[in-house]
Amino acid sequence: MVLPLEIRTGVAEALLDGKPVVALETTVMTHGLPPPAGLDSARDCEAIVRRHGAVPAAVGILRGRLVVGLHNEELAELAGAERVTKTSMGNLAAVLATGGYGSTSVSSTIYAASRAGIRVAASGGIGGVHRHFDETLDISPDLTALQRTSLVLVCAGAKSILDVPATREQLETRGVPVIGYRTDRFPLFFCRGGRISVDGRVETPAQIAEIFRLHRALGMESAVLAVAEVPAEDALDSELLEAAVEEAVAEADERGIGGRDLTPFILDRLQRRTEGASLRANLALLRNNCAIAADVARAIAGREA
Ligand code: PSU
Ligand code: MN
Repeated sequence: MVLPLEIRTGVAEALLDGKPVVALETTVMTHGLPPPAGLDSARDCEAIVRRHGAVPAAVGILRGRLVVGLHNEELAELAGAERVTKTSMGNLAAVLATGGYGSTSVSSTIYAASRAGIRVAASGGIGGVHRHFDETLDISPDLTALQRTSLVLVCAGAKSILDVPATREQLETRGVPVIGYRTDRFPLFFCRGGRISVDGRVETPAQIAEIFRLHRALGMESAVLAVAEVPAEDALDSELLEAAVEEAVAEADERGIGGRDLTPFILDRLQRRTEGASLRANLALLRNNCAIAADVARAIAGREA
């Protein structure tokens, strides 16, 4: 059976030539950031990846086709489409069958990337174990995908709207090594600091590439999660954020918002409650992660990072 996945020429050629490629998710563009920040940020991320010597490969679903390496116009088409379904691994086939538009979350992005032969992806934060998961059982398929997909994902930890300690535990349960890039704590997405440990700390992209090489040499099939803190100048104060998150979670509860709609709803509420500071932090950490991911991709491709 033919894999229903299209790899755009620029990315396919880079992969054939063994050049560094970084996969980028699009759910953050369509559902995580308000327009026009979403598209601006996606373009910005691509430019940063290029500046750091790698080829960006945004993943998305256009008119029922799963595309790796969306062209500029295609990225704009997806950002501007009327109905875009947030797509994880589970609803990927269903979304393709509608012939419509879909943005890919971390889970479907790393799935598609790895099928295409891409070894590095960047994201803002991963989905994880939601607060009150004991009642809702809401655990992001991102964790399942990380368990099964052999690549390096660079992120700023898990969004603060989640139960972060439980998310960290689940990464351990699923055999996903968590490597702190210039930090020895599991990052708190919008904020710096935190108390949760990582499996190792590294100072260079080459060290991440080496850990990934060893992980694969051991026969491990899971991802390596490289985590980096939000740059200091754009970080949010953790107490302020915590209060805003609690309010947003309570409001979601009251209004019966859950499932795939929960993350976008809470991110939107946070932006309002922090008067844009959470948005600035989100953009800054995305840029930071893209730069690191490109450096790691270069190190993996055997070029000096
Ligand atoms: N990081 C962000 N904003 C986002 C997301 C991550 O800064 O919108 C998206 C990612 O695509 C991630 C998804 O995979 O949220 C997780 O959603 P859920 O909790 O429904 O699995
Ligand atoms: Mn969920």
